[in-house]
Amino acid sequence: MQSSKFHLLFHFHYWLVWTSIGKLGEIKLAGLSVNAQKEMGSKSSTKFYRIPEGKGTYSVGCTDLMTDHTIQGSFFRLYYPSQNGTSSEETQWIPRKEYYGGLSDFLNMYRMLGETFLQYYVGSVTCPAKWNAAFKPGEKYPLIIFSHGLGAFRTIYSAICIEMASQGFIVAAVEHRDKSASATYYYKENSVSEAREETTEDLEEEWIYYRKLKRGEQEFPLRHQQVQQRTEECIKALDLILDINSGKHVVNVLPLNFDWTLLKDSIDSNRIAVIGHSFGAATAIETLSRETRFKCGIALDAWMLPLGDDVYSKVHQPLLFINSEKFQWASNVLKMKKLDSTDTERKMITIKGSVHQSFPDFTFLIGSVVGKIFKLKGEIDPNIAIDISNKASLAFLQKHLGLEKDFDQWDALIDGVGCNVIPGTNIDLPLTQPESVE
Ligand code: VQ7
Repeated sequence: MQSSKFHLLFHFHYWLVWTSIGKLGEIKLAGLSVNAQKEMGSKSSTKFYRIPEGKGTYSVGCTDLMTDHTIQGSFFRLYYPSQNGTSSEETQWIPRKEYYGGLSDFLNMYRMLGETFLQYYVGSVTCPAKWNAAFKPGEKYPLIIFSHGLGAFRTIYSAICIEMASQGFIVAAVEHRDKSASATYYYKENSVSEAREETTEDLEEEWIYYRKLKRGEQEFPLRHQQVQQRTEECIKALDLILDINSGKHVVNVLPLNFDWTLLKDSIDSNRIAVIGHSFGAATAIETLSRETRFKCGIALDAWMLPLGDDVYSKVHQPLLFINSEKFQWASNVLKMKKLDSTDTERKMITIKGSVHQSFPDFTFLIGSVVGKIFKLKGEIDPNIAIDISNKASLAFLQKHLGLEKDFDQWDALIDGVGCNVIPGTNIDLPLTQPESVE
């Protein structure tokens, strides 16, 4: 009964969205088939649509940090190994309604409709990390800075970030303020105040939304400028986390109860990596070129357009490209190949049956049929796809950060050996590289 009512409702919303949503690369329609984490009944089976839990041995906690309040400050979601029993609350996946509005604009949905629709379907989704659980001190953890894709924001790659934290990494998922996120915010001072106290009383939220390309506007100049800002934001997040590691006191603009002092001396400052998806992968590459404290990088289905010609000779750290089967094209892959080096490891693998949206969480929250039609889901089970990506990433991180873990059991994946993975690319590349690739 519950299930048939839900189906009727779903088909109604599905039709509404079908008529209103625009193009997002491979995302052409948000045919959502999830109402929070409600059960989706089918004739033969019952299924839950959930973001998968971490498979490692560490419990995972999650918190947000914004400091300082200005647009020049830093804003990220931190996933970390946590102490058991210090929080029972799961983390809200999309924490503010403004993100739904931003996503609606980004997806070319009529805002009121999109906001309501998204809030209804995913508003109560949580991700499997304990909100504000106490950090687990006593070890030196490697650090990952994670950069999101175009139209995304800090919270929607939680399956990847949680897996890494469950394996003993601290992960800071940065929220970029370059107008490439669907939505983000900072605080403005709303009155002339004297010496500022540690309070948001005099502060007013200022939301930044996705900036669309203007009609006839060239894409490269905007994206290139954005990738520079994104890189600065990744480096700023790193500086802040290393300050916290050194015992510096931080003032979180967000009213959260989290003891940041527990992170003192808990970060292995020689074991730092950068990972990103799509535009975030380009950000990871640019960041490697600018900052040698990052010892290696992982580019998930990289979108190479934002990168300037100068970057290719400036990346000296090991880099792993994990591509989806359906998103890539020759000129984009040729740009990845331009990073090939004899001095340092460059690896590329392709996950069979995967699509561009196999990396963000959204792929776990949508039914197979609608997901496949609109390429939010590939032919491959999304849990298998993310598993391959995570295991290959862990093996690569162990190798290049010099970790003493057992992630080398997945070394074959880095060479593209295993089920559902191929070495290199599935794209036919011209034998000779043209002078310039678009
Ligand atoms: O960095 C990128 N690029 C460059 N990130 C993308 C897509 C992308 N493009 C590739 C080049 S293109 O084909 O010319 C244009 C697209 O996707 C990242 C991303 C965006 C989102 F809006 C996401 C997401 F998970 C990932 O979130 C979505 C959320 C929903 C929700 F409303 F249900 F929450 C939906 Cl319906 C769709 C996406």
